[in-house]
Amino acid sequence: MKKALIFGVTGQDGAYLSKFLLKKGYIVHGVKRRSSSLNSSRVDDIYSDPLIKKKKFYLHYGDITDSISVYNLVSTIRPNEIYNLAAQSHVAVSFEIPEYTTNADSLGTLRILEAVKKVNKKIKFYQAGSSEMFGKVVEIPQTEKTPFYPRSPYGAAKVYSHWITINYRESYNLFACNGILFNHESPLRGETFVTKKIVKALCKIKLERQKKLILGNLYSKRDWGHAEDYVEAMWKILQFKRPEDFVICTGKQYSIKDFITLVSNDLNMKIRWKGKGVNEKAYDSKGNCIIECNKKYFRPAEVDTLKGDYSKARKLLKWRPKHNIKSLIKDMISYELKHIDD
Ligand code: NAP
Ligand code: F7E
Repeated sequence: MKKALIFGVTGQDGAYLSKFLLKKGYIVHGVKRRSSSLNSSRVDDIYSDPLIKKKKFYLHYGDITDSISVYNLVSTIRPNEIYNLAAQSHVAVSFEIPEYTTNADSLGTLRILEAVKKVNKKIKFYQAGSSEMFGKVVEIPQTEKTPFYPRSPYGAAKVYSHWITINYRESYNLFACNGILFNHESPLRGETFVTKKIVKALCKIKLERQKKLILGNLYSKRDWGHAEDYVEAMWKILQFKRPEDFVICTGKQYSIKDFITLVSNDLNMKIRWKGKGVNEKAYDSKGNCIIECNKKYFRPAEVDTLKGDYSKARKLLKWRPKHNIKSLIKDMISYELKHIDD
């Protein structure tokens, strides 16, 4: 049985990847941070499943800003594969806490790579890279060869992790790979990311449990996929015959406003837009203002457009997304309506 160690197991991708690997027959060890309130809700169902409890899923305390805990975990668990999904992953927040973001999102990766180098160079390593590294894009669509131009402390920190992963691969012959993943969403997406914020609010507005949604920039464009598809790509990257880096995306892009339209259509809500810039507002069929913009949700520097090209993953990994934007939105809405009282 293969053993996987997942840093960031309590996050969106950590939960999907744990389930995926358990289905593949892996023993999964996950690292969670100590927190004063419970932070394992996304994996509680796995943890309490009687079948899985039979020594297949373990949770350990640890923190990627703490070299001692990182080294101890790698040396005691001695996994076959490590997935580094741990990060301060919110781009807007990275402007507020840039030093912590850099410590976790850059040095965190270095700490794990050093532990792998010392404990066993045969451990395969996956680094959760991001399309945010492309930032102010220099070409469209973005591929593995597109130069980076990060636009946030988060993006810059991920660029360091990308290159240090390649450096350890080339210097010490590690099986260390970067996935350059474009935005991926799901019912388990964190509530402050724009897709989850929109789906949750529009479901509540539809059921008259909320009056208004406040957003930032409606005109940035993203290439949105489903987390379920993207964790499969992470695993495939580590099963490939050589350690390489891969772009994972859908190749389609939509603006935030397009996303709102698709969600409201699915919920059978008619909305009308009026105004411009930060004064742009959306009204329901009764004339109530249900969406407005506020400067506080705009970023000091924005990534205006992202659209990837996954030809390399399609050709070498035989990976392609199974979901499209409509099935992603359906999945998110259906979860939200079921959990409206949570
Ligand atoms: P997420 O939901 O924010 O999860 C991040 C995980 O990292 C959580 O388990 C979090 O723990 C953990 N974490 C944060 N700081 C940590 C620290 N100092 N030590 C240990 N663990 C720490 O993010 P996600 O959407 O699942 O994304 C997974 C990874 O992929 C992240 O590295 C993200 O930057 C990257 N990525 C995401 C996307 C996307 O669209 N989702 C795209 C490209 C790349 P808590 O639960 O305690 O906060
Ligand atoms: O913003 C705009 C915002 O926070 C998307 C992370 O997983 O994907 C994610 O980063 C867009 C931006 O995702 C609001 O300005 C408007 O243009 O959902 P987001 P992100 O910044 O693209 C990448 C690939 C990662 O790697 C990251 O870890 O939406 N936007 N109004 C808003 N964004 C938020 N959060 N909230 C708003 O109210």
